[in-house]
Amino acid sequence: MPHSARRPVPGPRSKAAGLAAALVLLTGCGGAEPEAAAAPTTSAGVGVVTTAADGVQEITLQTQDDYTFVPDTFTVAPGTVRLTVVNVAEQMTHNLEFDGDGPEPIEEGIDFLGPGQEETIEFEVTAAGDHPFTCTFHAQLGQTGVMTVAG
Ligand SMILES: [Cu+2]
Repeated sequence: MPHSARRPVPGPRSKAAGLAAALVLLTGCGGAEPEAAAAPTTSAGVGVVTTAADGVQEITLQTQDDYTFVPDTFTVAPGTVRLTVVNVAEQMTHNLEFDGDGPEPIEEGIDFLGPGQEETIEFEVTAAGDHPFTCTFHAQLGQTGVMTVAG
């Protein structure tokens, strides 16, 4: 039985379609909960490390109208990492910066991610260990995470 999760990584277009579908589902629930208080709803593929056609490992994180990265922890293998952050928020702007406390520096980051935007960065990791990262806008509200490079 074919398993959709093993299909090639969807491009930006289908990713957007997936998000739209997720939003439709959300609205369809008809709950009275304020959006900011709702539990984060992740799109398909978010948080799953996959290997792209070019051999690079890929991971997508999601941010929304709260102060969390979803997921806030993930593990990659040494090598090139292509990290995408999708901000499905309707109002909130986020960013992502590695704190520099990891076993090696990661200069790449995402400076500004407005509502509905997504951005992809690519960087190399070689040493095992934990790399804390932060949304600098909301660090004091606890919007942090950790990328682990497996040994
Ligand atoms: Cu933020």
